[in-house]
Amino acid sequence: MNTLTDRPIPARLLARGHELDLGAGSFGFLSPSMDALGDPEELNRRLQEEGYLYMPGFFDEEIIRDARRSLTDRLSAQGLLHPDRNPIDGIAHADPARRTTFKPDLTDNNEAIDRVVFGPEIFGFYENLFGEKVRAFDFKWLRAVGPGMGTQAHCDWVYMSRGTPNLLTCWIPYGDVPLEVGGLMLLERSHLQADRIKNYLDVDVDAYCENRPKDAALAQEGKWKHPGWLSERSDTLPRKFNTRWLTAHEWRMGDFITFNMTMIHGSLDNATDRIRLSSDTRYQRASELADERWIGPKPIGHSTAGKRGRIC
Ligand SMILES: O=C(O)CCC(=O)C(=O)O
Ligand SMILES: [Fe+2]
Repeated sequence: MNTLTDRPIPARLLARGHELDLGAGSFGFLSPSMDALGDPEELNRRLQEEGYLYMPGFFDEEIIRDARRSLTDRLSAQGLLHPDRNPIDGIAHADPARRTTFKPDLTDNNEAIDRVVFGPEIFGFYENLFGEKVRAFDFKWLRAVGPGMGTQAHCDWVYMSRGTPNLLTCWIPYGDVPLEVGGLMLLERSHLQADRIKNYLDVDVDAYCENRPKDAALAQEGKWKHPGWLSERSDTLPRKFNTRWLTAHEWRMGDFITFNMTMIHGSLDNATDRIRLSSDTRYQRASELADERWIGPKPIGHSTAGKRGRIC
């Protein structure tokens, strides 16, 4: 029996503080693809059509639990968890000054995380899907999303467009994430509406306009920044794109979802005191060009070294 689908949906779900329309035309649930695991042709067909593959129960829960423990131990050591609670529960410290969102440092020299995101299971999955040898970006985006926080709507392409467009994001939760803890959501089939957001998809968040003196000056001081969001108002997007936000009834340890670079996505807000832990990592054919910002032992990322001037 699938008890997850029987769970009532909370009366209100927020994204960046704005209430989502939970009507059937604006909100719904992802379709799983575990049934097609051994059928790369079918997986590729679904990926093209739907823009994602949702794989609940793919990983052995134990390796995810070990990775979770590594994260909560480190959060605890940094004083970011509630001091009176068991660290594994990941309850946030009550002090708002200790609220977390993006915590890639938690993955530094972290074997338990590497076991998951660079392990044989996920590499096997992508090699099967791509039909050849695969590489991952070395950089790992780790989210420890605290109470009240959530991620704005965006496409990943604007952060990682200096290599192949045949690049896939893999989002993995390290802990069960019911709707009120604020997991990932995708704007259904938005990858098929990419031409509507062409100007946005042309953005490279690390490329400044060198012909605009103000931008060039900021870049020189290492202060040029582009957040890369498509919108701060996820609540408005179903109507604009005439489609629905899709999420899981409950993300579970062992699940992952993979999706393409032009899929619009974001997260629900975390309405609890539990930190939402997840990673997003990237996979591509080893034979194709990789974005130089995210590979190597110390990826340059969005630092000054990653900035480029361009004529706008
Ligand atoms: O986990 C989140 O809040 C955002 C994740 C994301 O943007 C991604 O997986 O690319
Ligand atoms: Fe993203």
